[in-house]
Amino acid sequence: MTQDPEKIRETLIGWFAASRKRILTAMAQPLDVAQKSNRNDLVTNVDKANQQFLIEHIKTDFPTARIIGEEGHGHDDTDLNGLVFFVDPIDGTMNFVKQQAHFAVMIGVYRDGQPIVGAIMDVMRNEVLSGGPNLPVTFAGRQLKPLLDLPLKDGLLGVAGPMAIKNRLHLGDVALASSGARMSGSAGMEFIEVALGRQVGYVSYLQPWDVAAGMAITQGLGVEFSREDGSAINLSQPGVVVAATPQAHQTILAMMAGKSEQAH
Ligand code: 2AM
Ligand code: CA
Ligand code: CA
Ligand code: CA
Repeated sequence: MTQDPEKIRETLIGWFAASRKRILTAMAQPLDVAQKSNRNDLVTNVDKANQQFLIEHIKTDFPTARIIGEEGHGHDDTDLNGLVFFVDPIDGTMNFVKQQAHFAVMIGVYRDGQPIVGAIMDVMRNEVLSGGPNLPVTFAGRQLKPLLDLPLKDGLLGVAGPMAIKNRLHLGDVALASSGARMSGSAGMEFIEVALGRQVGYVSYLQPWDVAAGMAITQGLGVEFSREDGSAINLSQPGVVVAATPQAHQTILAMMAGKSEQAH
């Protein structure tokens, strides 16, 4: 069981390649789609099968690790001691069902609550973003540079659709204060956009497996992460995630606290 972050990254990328082939094969057949908590919260046979596939690999290669996976695995784990794998087998299930594109596979690896490595695969484009605090960040094999510290007004902002439309925590106003709001329907795809400097940030209410990989990867590029009140993100619970360049992050927090700067 390797502890070397670079080796863990290579291992994740190897699993992703195999996982991608299985997903593409499964997509040639009709999907079995079921509702979870409501009509917008779906799970398919592919989400379940891919989680099982990744869990088997984790158990074989990292037998002492704990696994927190979206489709009902390790949800009662509240402490983050030791090696923990956060697994989102299909991120953007609604896109997967409706578009057969714009969805990701994500794994974030943490030790004692601290990031080691993360990997996000854009399945249909066959591109993987990966990295960690002590690793170069790469996208499709190319090393990424640290991000420019753009202010909110000079960049596109990824936002959770319902939160922004309902102006929860002033997120609609925050979106209007950016160069433009974007809503991709996949947290993983949003973190790829932020890592590539195509978006100044991303704000959403997220589960631990939605944010673990993106946070492990992009902090080293200069992306700041916090809850809406500026507190640190603890991966033992869901909550609002503000991920943005330092200048944009500061403006977003001020606006979410109601101290703003109205747009336009
Ligand atoms: P999922 O597809 O893995 O569930 C959609 O806006 C983004 O938010 C996706 O990354 C989606 O991940 C995530 N998400 C988390 N909780 C959600 C919920 N209750 N309903 C819809 N999307 C949710
Ligand atoms: Ca889901
Ligand atoms: Ca997700
Ligand atoms: Ca998912």
